[in-house]
Amino acid sequence: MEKSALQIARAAYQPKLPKGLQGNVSVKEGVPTQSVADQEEIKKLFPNTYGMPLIEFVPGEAQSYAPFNVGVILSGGQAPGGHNVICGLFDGIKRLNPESKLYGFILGPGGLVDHKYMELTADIIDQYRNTGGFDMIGSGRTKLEKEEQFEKGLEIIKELGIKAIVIIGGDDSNTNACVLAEYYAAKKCGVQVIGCPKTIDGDLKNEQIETSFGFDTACKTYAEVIGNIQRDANSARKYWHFIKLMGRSASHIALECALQCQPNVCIVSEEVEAKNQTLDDIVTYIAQVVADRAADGNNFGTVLIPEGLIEFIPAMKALIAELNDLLATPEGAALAKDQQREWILNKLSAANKAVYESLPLGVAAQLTMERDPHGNVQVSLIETEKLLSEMVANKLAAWKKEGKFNGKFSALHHFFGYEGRCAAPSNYDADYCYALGTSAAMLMANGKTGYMAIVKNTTAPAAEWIAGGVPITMMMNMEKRNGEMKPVIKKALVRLDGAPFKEFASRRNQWARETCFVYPGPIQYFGPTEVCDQATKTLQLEQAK
Ligand code: FBP
Repeated sequence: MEKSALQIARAAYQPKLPKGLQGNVSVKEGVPTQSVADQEEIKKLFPNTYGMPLIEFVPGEAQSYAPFNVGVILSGGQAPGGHNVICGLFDGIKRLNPESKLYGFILGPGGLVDHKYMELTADIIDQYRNTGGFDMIGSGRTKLEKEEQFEKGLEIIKELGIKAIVIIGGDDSNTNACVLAEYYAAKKCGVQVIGCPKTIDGDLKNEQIETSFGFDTACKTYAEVIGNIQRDANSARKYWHFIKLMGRSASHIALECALQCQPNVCIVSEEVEAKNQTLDDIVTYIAQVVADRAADGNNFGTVLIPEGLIEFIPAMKALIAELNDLLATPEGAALAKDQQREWILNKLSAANKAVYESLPLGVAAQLTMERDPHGNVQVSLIETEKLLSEMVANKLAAWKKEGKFNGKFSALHHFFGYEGRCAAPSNYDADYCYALGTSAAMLMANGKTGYMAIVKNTTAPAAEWIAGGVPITMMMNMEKRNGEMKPVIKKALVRLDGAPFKEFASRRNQWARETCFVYPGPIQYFGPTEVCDQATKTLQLEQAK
């Protein structure tokens, strides 16, 4: 593999570790834990992995460990830093016993079920240190939830003499990791399962998990490009840029980019839902900002749109729910694409039909595209940025006739998602992920199962970070999924009473009218710590003392 000069220099970067993981490690256990809600039900479903204590790693005495084999799986969407989790894991188990082996299952959880794997040796690992992407072993979205899958997995686990599996994934994958841990514990198979918090969306976070890895790098990558666009907009002064940002559900990415770049508009889906706003309310708000700036002679600006928005607009949510039901019927599932629209219009309830008919044809068709394996609408494929700008253009045209708008409106569209998911990890993510991987190794070495590796206090210098583990059951509650109550890790949406949103809300009116753009520039890997090692604004605001 040929490498650029930066890649070569970056490969030599040694991630910083918290003090508790630097030398000999010992385990400090807290008191027994409870799930965040529905304690009785969760306890009944997880009799072997419920109530375990929180764990912290602290400097300790030298200990000897027998060699142990570990399997690792990357699950779901790519996130910068995944390779460093694997590198931390590899270095961690080799440090405890050089005879230990690491196996990577290929292309996600499906690799475990289909027995597709490779041994990860030092020369493979060394090629991927501090690199973005998941290409070392690939990722996939197969759901690991059926007993027959667990049993198929067990066959290869036994064959390879694997003592523990590490699943690197988001909330759903870690929920499944916990179910797998409980299954193997109940069957006394002697197989441990450990999770790691991944997703650029930033929605796997709570009292114990400060942030999911990849969020930092992805946001900084998008913020760089948004900043470049803003500088272009402010130079040419003739375009409004509508920028959709990834985040399947939560608006953390859009909010973080807004805090970094100070755009004219940033829509936050959670606020739209809380205020019961309609599509027209959102369009009117954006059109008003455009009109106000036009009155000052500024016919340009930026609008950030979270990709999950469509499902947070109550009327759209109701429409999508009915479409899901219709398309899941045998008749609906068998329809040819060109017959879909007419059939849907005949079946929809009056209220949803009106919403469906009001949408541009392209967007309406995008709402009926194939669902992902978890049954989710693939919001990354819906062009919300075009939908909004088209509707804003129509509104402004009407206002022009009424004499309420005298400016020009010319829109350009962007979608930033895939561009950031495999970026080379920032120092924050490189360090955080390496520490997560090392923690996972220590959890396994100490016989733990049903835990997620965690690292806290990450706005402090890395040596002061606190590494440990949290029982996955502690983060669970019962939620309705596909019509059934299921134990799941609570997804963290943007909190309207949280410090990041409050900061944004207190400044957005000024950003809307004036040109307050910030141009963050590219991620820096080498240089002063205040340039290279800062956590996201979200984390800094959340942890401000
Ligand atoms: P994960 O939750 O699995 O990390 O993935 C999140 C995400 O990056 C979303 O932001 C986006 O909507 C989705 O993946 C896109 O999925 P795909 O990679 O399957 O197109």
